Amino acid sequence: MAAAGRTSVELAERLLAGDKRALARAISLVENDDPEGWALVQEVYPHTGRAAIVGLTGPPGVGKSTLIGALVRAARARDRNVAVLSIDPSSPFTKGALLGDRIRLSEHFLDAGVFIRSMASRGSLGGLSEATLQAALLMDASGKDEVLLETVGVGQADVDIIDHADTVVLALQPGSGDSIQALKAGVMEIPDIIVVNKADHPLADTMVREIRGILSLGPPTSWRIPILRTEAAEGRGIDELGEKIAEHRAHIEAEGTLAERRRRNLQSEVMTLAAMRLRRRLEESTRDDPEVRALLDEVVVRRVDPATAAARLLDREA
Ligand SMILES: Nc1nc2c(ncn2[C@@H]2O[C@H](COP(=O)(O)OP(=O)(O)OP(=O)(O)O)[C@@H](O)[C@H]2O)c(=O)[nH]1
Ligand SMILES: [Mg+2]
Repeated sequence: MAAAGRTSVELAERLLAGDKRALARAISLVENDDPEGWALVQEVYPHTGRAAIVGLTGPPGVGKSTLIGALVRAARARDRNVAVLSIDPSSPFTKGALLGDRIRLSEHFLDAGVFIRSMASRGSLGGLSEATLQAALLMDASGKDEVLLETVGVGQADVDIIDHADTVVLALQPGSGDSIQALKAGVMEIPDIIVVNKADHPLADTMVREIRGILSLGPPTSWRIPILRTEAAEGRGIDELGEKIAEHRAHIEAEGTLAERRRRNLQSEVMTLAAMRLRRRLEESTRDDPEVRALLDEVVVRRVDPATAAARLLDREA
């Protein structure tokens, strides 16, 4: 126990000093649900909150990774330290899709100022989001100026790490009516910045018009959501995107909404973690319980309705 504690303190020190390997090790610990990982997050948490968290979301294949690769390069040109967390099983960064043809993955991997990690989806309910939140905190603690999150967002209802971004960029591509429909239906939460990538496509202008139309239906806000055109693979429009991200951040800092947003997000994180743990505890405590099995049998034969059964289960636990 004491030895484990010492390891964790030493790891925490190295992590806070910005050691890349310490960060990688720390993330593996939380990914593997190792108690040392939790202890580490506990230790370094007071040092978090400094990084600008930027979330990039959008349907599969729109060019999120390519956009992030270009943003990373732009950030490095300004001497900013960045971390990238990709939460997407379909395009692991290791496959090299991230940086397109023009930027070599190895260039960033060898760069001490860049940390790239992808996390694959896990089966267990909430297991992944729990781990990704911890990973983002660890990246923040390691002194990164920016943490970039990539997630496939098509409006799933599950807990999303994207909720923890200070600035959310939604990437879309021309000719995708589904995304427009999803945006219209409000399934996709309104982002802070919209990017129409692959803007060399003939339908790019139409797309921009449609998006503008949808946004005009929303309530007036102090931040006007910009719609940008990019060609990520060619590096076009990336400077403008970087500027808009910085502008948005300045805006929410000046308005006080950054603090508000973070407060709301952290509160929901605490509630989500608590709810997930309660569920796990409930499942564990009832798994091999004959009484519970009998109760469920009653539901199956339609003698007891599900709501009544749930209430009995909770009464029993209390
Ligand atoms: N024509 C064109 N292709 C692009 C552009 N940006 C990215 N691509 C290509 O689109 C493909 C998908 O790009 P990714 O960056 O992997 O897209 P993604 O959104 O990260 O994809 P997933 O992570 O799988 O959801 C790659 O082949 C890119 O080279 C662009 O501006 N124009
Ligand atoms: Mg990707």
